[in-house]
Amino acid sequence: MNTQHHWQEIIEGGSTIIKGFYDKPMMDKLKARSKETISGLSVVHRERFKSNGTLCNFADHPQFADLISQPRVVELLKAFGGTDPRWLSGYLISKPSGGPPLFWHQDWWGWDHDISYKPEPISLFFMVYLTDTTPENGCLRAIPGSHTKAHPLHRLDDGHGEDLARYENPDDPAYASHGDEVAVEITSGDLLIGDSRLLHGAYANTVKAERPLLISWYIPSFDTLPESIQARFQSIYLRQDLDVDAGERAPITTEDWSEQDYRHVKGMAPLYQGNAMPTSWCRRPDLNKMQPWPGSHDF
Ligand SMILES: O=C(O)CCC(=O)C(=O)O
Repeated sequence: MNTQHHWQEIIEGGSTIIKGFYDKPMMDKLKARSKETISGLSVVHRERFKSNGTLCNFADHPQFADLISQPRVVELLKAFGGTDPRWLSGYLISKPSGGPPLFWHQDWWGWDHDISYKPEPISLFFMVYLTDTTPENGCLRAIPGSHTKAHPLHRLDDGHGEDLARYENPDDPAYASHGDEVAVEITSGDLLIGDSRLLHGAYANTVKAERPLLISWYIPSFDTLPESIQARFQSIYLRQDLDVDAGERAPITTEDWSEQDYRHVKGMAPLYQGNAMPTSWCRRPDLNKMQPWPGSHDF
């Protein structure tokens, strides 16, 4: 694997695909666990997260614990230059047959802090699609370059409101295709890594089968970050005031896990020792601080 090439792709375009990262036995295991998890979900859950498909936090589903600190993942983060890799959270996101598009959004919340406007990613998503994906079954779509450059889609409403997740207004532009989008097709076993700031969404699933995804967010260099960012990472890890958990009281966190499960998180939890206040929660970038979109005059 040419790690430097993958890192460059992340820096320049916002994402990269590492082909065949997971072998078939591992994929089969993950598929079986995901199928069982999905079969236990309520209709209420699927309605609440209709646009996403499902949003099953790993903290509630320790059956995915062994994905978190796999040595190959930690080594990769270090090879990318990570000085202190940590894991933030993970979800099973599964789009059922007939599931609508996922709204445009990015996964970053620290836009009030100047560090968000530097070229290097602060956190990365690791996506493991459990089937091959294409635009027909709801593959990812992304706007390459939007992790650092101001794009018109940044002007949409914050993509984490409940109405967007419920798909209440199918005509909302947050679900619409955009001329700059790129379909990110995956072969099962590939690892898709991206900068959390990248604008992305997913196509509708028009085929008969589910399209499951396991996603985790990692922080390559926790020790170098401003304390207020570290403090915010901790509060997300502990599921405090998290917008996607809205309405849940005292949710389970991985800190509540049994010793057997917690060994997969140990040393990787973004726990912060100091007294700084978490940086303010801000999902909307300041477009004037981003680089301009190539060829664009009207922002
Ligand atoms: O469902 C997908 O394909 C993408 C999920 C996603 O965009 C996210 O969780 O941020």
